Amino acid sequence: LRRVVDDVRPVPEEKVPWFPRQLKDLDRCNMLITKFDPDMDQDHPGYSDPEYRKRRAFISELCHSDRQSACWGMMMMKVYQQLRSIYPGLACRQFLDGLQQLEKESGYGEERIPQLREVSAFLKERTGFQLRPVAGLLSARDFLNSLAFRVFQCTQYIRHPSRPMHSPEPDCCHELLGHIPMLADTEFAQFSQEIGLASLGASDEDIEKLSTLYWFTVEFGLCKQNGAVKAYGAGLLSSYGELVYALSNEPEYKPFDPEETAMQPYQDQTYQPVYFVSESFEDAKTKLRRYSATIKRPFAVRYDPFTCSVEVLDQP
Ligand code: TIH
Ligand code: FE2
Repeated sequence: LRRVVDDVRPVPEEKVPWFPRQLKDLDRCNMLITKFDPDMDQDHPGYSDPEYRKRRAFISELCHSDRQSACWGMMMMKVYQQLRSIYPGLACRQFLDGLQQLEKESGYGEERIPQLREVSAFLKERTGFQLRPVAGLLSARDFLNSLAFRVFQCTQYIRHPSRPMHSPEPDCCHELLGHIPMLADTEFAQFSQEIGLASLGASDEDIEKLSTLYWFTVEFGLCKQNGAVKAYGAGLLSSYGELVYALSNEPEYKPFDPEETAMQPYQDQTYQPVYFVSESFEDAKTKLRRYSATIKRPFAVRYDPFTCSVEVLDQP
C-alpha cells in the first residue's frame, strides 16, 4: 500500500531540495542564470551594441510586469524563411506535422508570428502543454521542474542580428521554431514531462545528469525514421547552421543510451561535437523511463492531471 508522505512521514527537509507540487508553485521556479546576459558577457554578440542591450532590458521588464511582448520582427522572418526551406529533408515527421498545424491554425508564417498566448492556447488543446514567459536562462532545476507540470518556460527576446544562423542562448526563434512544433506531439510531450517528473526533488548531481540528457535529446537529439537520420532537437531545428552541420557527415554520432549520454560533457558556445541518435521516440522514452527509475529519491511522485499537481508517495 502506498500512502501520501505528507500525511505520515514527512520527507526530511534538509535532504530533499524544495520542489513545486502545484501549478501555482511555479511562481517560485524563476531563478535566472546570468551567463548569457548581454550586459555582462563580453563574448555575447550583443555586448558592444548598446541599442540591442536596451531592447533586451525592455523585453525583460515586460516579462516581469506580466505583459506579453511583441519581439518578433524582421529577424524572426528571416530566420523562419531560411529554416523553413530546409526542414522537409532534415526534420523528423512529428516536427513537420506540428509546424504544418501551426501554420494552418495558429498564424505561423513568414508574414506574421503569433503571440506567446495564442501559441500556448494551441498547445494546451493538443498536448496540455502551456507556455510561460521568462526573462532569461533559468536554472536547470527550475526549468526541468516546470516540465513536470507540462509548463514550458519561454524566452521572449530575439537573437542578435549579426548572427541569425546560430545563437549561443535560447531566444524566441528557438522557442517558437524549435520547441513549439515538437511539444504539439503527444509522445514527445510525454517524454518531456517525464524528464520533469524525474527532476522533482532530485539531488544536484541528478539534476546535472538530467539536464545533460535533456540537452542531448530535447535540444540536440537525432532519431531514425524510415532508415534515415532526422533532427528532433530544438537547438538544431532553430539553427540553420547547426541543423545542416548535424546532418552532414562531419559530427560524431553515438546511439542514445541514457547512462552514457548523461555523462557526456557539453557546451553551449558553438555546435556540438557529438550527437546521440535514438531508434525512435518510443525507444527514447522507454530508455529514459528505465533510467529515471534508477534515480534515488526517498519518495515517488505521481502527476494528477485533474488538479495539475503532484502527489508525493512513500516508496513502497
Ligand atoms: N543554438 C540555438 C539556436 O541558434 O537557435 C539556440 C540554443 C538552444 C539551446 C542552447 S542555445
Ligand atoms: Fe531550448
